[in-house]
Amino acid sequence: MKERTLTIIKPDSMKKKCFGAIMQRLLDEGFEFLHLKMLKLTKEQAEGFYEVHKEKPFFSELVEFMTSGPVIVIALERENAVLHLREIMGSTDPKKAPSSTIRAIYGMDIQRNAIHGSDSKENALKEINYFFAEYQIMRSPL
Ligand code: 3AN
Repeated sequence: MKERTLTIIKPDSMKKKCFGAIMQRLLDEGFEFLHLKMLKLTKEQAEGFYEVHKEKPFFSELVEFMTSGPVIVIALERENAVLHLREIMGSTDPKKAPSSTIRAIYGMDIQRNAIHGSDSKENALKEINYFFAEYQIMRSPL
């Protein structure tokens, strides 16, 4: 069954101009794009998105990083989308990620790690709703 997930192409990938290569990789992996937008997150948007991490020592740095430049947010659809994106994304620390993964190729360190990927089906739907209204989602995605 097709499933949805959310990715954010983070400010480090935007700055390095590798967002196009990352989007191509997602297409090559069979993800369909339901909706995408480029925006600069506000402090409130970034804090709200990462609310589960608000007690973590890296929270304020994370918010600062995520608001440091534009990002591209994409609602994706595919069979087994959540797990597949986590697999091709690689672990949080790019140095520990398998060499073919997006974070190993484009990530710099544990914070500037190229992209976000939802960690469960439930969070994927919450995160998609955080950025997109249902009526905006493509019915016949590319
Ligand atoms: P993932 O994105 O791999 O699911 P999470 O959800 O644990 O990782 O962390 C969310 C984001 O917070 C990461 N993508 C990364 O940018 C940042 N982050 C996680 N751990 C650290 C850390 N120890 N130091 C700095 N930033 C971190």
